[in-house]
Amino acid sequence: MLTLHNPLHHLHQGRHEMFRGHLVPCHETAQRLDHVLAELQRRALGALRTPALDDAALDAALAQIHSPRYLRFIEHAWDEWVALDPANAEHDALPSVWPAPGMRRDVLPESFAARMGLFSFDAGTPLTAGSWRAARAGAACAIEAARAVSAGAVRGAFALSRPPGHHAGTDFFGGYCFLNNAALAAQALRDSGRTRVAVLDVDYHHGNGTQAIFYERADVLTVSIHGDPRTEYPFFLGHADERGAGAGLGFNLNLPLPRGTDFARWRAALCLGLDAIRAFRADALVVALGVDTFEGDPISGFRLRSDDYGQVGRDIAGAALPTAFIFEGGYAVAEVGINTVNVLEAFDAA
Ligand code: Q9C
Ligand code: ZN
Repeated sequence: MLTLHNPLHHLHQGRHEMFRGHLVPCHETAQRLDHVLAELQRRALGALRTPALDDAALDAALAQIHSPRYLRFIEHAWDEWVALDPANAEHDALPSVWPAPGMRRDVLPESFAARMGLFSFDAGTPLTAGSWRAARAGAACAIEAARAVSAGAVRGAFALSRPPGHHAGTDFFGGYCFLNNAALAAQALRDSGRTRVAVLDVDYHHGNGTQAIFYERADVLTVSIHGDPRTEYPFFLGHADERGAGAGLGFNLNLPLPRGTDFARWRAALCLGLDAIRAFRADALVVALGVDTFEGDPISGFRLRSDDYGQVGRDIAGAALPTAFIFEGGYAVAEVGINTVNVLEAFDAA
């Protein structure tokens, strides 16, 4: 396993997210990633590399997935926030107003608060001084992981990056995500000559951003196993009847499961997802690897145990595809390293 990592992820340090009318400490911390890195090194799971992608190549890749006006906004948002009031530097920016259906999205507002809402879908994703640089560095990890497996240098590569990505869409942030790393990896695989790319999202939460980005495309199959959106975040997407649209009809598969789901039932869904990937005759795989399916996760509701993650890695290896793993959620800080590396180590050993 080749791991792509950039310590610049530390530049994204959210302080608070909105929860039940209060600002509470962020679940998505730099410490999470440090635990995964320590566990990777403890088990000596292959080489660690910092991406060498230059800024122009990265900008070109970002523009394939995200809209120009969204990228321009995120790049300059922190400076605008501090320009409103120098005291803003002491706390993060969060949106608090959004355009409802029927309201205008085509006119770019001058107001910073209005643009924060236009380009987001929740108040749980603080934008901080270093969010843009950290997210860019993370995106580069995902793209290089994809390129490495496509070139055949390694069978599996792991983008150990944060902030996570699978909730971010073409022109919105949310769910702790700004740039959609899994989508960037899938597109990088297409650009390197792979013709049918599958994205398997095993994070507890539905990968709404990734689904939306590829919803009308037949060259990228998106599969997500997640908490049922009737009760679980992100609530407004992720139902089983969402199957793709236009040319993409039949190329999206959602496998929602109820809160409390244990590993036996979760693994049955994984096998259905892998069957779909086989039927699609994918020639490359992106795994959006969130381990917030863990029984001890503080914000999620499935019941996977640490040992179960080895089986997840073996099942994924059974697809026998060049595989780019992209780090997503997982908030039980003490176990996030063990659970993540259990997947990767078992994949490598299979
Ligand atoms: N109090 C990812 O796992 N907030 N994002 C849930 C918890 C949003 C999760 C509310 C959870 C987003 C990448
Ligand atoms: Zn998640």
